Amino acid sequence: MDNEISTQPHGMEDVEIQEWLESLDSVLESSGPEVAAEILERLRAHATVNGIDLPFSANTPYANTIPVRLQPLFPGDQELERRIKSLIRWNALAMVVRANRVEHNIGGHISTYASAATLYEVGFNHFFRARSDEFEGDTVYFQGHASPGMYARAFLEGRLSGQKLENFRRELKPGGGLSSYPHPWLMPDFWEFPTVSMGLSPLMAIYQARFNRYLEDRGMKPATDAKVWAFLGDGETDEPESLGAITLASREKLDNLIFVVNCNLQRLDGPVRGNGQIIQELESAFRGARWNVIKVLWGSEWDPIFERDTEGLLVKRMGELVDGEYQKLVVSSGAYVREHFFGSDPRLLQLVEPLPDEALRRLRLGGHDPRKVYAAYKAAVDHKGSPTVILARTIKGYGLGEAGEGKNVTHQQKKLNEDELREFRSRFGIPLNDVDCVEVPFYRPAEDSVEIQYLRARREALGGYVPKRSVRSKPLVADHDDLFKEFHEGSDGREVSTTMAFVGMLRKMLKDTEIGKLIVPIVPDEARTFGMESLFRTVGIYSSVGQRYEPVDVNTLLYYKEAKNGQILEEGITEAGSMASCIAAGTAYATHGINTIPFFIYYSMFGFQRIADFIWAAADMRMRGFLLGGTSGRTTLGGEGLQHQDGNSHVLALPVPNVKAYDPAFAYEIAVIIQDGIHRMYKDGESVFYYITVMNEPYAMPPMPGDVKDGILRGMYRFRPAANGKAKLRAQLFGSGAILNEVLHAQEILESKYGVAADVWSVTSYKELYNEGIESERWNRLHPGEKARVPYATKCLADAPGVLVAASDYLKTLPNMISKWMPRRLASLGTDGFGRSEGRASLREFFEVDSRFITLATLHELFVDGKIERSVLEKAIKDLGINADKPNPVIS
Ligand SMILES: Cc1ncc(C[n+]2csc(CCOP(=O)(O)OP(=O)(O)O)c2C)c(N)n1
Ligand SMILES: [Mg+2]
Repeated sequence: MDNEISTQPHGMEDVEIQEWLESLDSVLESSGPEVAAEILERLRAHATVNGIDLPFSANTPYANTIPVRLQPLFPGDQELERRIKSLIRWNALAMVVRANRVEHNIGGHISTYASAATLYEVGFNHFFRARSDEFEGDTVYFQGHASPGMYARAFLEGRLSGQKLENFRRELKPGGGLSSYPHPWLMPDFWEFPTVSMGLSPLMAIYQARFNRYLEDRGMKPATDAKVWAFLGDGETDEPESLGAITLASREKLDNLIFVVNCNLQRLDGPVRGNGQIIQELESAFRGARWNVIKVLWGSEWDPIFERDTEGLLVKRMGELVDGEYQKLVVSSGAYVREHFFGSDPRLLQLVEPLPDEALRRLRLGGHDPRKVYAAYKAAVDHKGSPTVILARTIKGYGLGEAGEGKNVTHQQKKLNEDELREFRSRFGIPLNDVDCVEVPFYRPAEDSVEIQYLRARREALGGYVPKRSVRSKPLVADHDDLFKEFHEGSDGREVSTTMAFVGMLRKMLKDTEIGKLIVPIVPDEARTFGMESLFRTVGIYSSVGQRYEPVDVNTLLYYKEAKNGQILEEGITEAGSMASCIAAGTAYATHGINTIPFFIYYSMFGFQRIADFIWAAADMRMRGFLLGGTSGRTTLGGEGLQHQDGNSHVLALPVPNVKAYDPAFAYEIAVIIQDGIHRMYKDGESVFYYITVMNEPYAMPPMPGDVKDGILRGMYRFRPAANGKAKLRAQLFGSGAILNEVLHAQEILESKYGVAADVWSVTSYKELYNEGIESERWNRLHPGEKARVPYATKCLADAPGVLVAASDYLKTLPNMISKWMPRRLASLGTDGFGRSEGRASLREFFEVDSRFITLATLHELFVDGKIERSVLEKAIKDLGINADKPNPVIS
């Protein structure tokens, strides 16, 4: 193993080694650990210069990081805390067992909390500070599968009723229940952070800690010593997101961040690293990333044994075992431990000779020893200059005995038989008799019991209860009409893209007296792509250390300006990290009581497609703000090809219930949507957020044609009616985003060449139209006796004659979704298929969404209706230059 420490180098006398060790001890004693470390560092450098090849190892021995002599006194009443913890253990278990008795297979987890109880209880009793008007409070990400423990504690605290616990995982029962995992959407007064999709919370916690610093550096909140705690599973660390941003945390010196990894060495199916050591692996990863790593491996019972082991044999032996073997020891007898662990060396056997087998079995692990856990937490909160990770060894299913302690099946254990329940009851001293206990009742001591009094007193001392979510920000007051009005005017013939128009709005918003400071522009290394580089200079890029270098372009107007009070979060190439920043900014209205308004702009293909699960978590968290899908549209982004061209994101935005998705074509549409969005989210407090696609195709922005605001927001409005409303051949054409221009062009061709008078509609949001349509349908189904509601799309088209044709730069399924509310058959054109590296015109031909194909689709619909001859259609195909035998873009 790479952490192996040799106590017997070749040819070296024990006495020589002993001398070196004694010298170090004496330095340690006389001059302290800093000097000792300095000497070792110098020795290492000296050795390297003299050609000694020292292998790199980021590992320390398989031992507790904090030596006994540096362990602080435990400040609490350990016995009382143990009793409280036991009651929480019981109620957490009871919740799961009871729920599964009522409804088979309702699920739930016992063994995760069983292993983590001490890790949480030390936090609750001594560290986690609540949010209050005076102090922002600590931020805690609870491991999702441990939620029964959090509920059980809130029950003892008197915050959750027995009825609620009874309905764990049965949220729809009368009186309500408790959600399986932390979901702010479902329990908005309790949970703050959804953590159960593993890997998301570690990354979100890092960016949360960084955002807290950003708010401080920008003078938006006072600097405090508040911490961000994230509790993770050791199996969870295999998710790439878990460790994906750890270098950011150390680079930014986030000493306000503490990870606690519950190293029970198991995940769902079996050991995390049966053939290795997950703790050592994580230690080297985190130390390599320059985190402060604290290993909490062994409980206090081991301390005297270590003390007797002057030769370091025990640590060496501990470093030799792989996790699969450690897991085996957990489920084995004391005699087995003696033979297989200590039996490898007679000197080791001698160390534990005085201990009976039973004592060997009960040698506790560090993560189950409150004194060791307290010492680690204390060291973590006192540590300066880097984030801390605590690697705490525990046993999965601790206390479950035969029902699953340390066994591979333990993660799925939800039912205990009568004997197992009695055993658990006895082991943790729950005051229930043999008969009562098999009913698994919830148990709460009387209000005036010492347990409840202590628990309450501890929480009072720490400012109140955790977790608890509340919205503390005040609504905005201004109407912002002046801010957005200029964008209703159009660009006077000047060609601009919607991206440029948006950036213009952003620039103006940044200057606004009410919202200017609150705007948080976020970019993952794409600001130049979107023409946002002018903002670098005006509002600066946030950097916690300011700018330590003279930028290469300092002599230019738009130089790369980093500043401590910079407003832009330039995240580098990480959509996941940028989204995590967006989440922190978009939930600050609750976390900090500050209405920060994130505008996260990115390559649209790398949003819903790449980081959908973070967006789902943002939705759960009631995030507010704006996601801007830049360079969007499968045929509007020329050149980039298959990977970049996005015709998907509006479809992928459909399942997220509270995201409002818009595909606007013109500047005034964007202005209307953003103004309305800011009002809905930050004045009216709605739990929605926005997805707006913006494009890079330049064209003249028209002025707003009358008051169409309502239509823009509801999803469609008539943009340009037909010139000759009396014509015999009529059509209604629907276009979105940049494709609206193709539709407008088709309108002209149809009129001038084929005598077809078409109205053109801008469809800003198929999602809005669809949601309103299904809502009307549902209402009608449930209220047959009342006047039927007519969907908005149906109403729009009530007096609109002719055939119906829709074209968008996204999948055809978008227009098809609303076709049933249209008065007649709808022909849909869209961009299903893989993109190509090509120019816009060729792409639109390839995907059959250009003005010629829209013209053809319209003529074809008229032909199907018997309004024009086949020959007209055939001639049109020729005249329009359409190759009828071209490959089908959907599958080519
Ligand atoms: C992204 C994701 N994949 C899979 C799961 C299903 N799952 C839930 S718990 C679990 C095992 C957790 O192991 P670990 O992280 O070690 O936590 P422990 O329960 O051991 O503390 C798995 C695979 C999930 N919740 N999220
Ligand atoms: Mg685990």
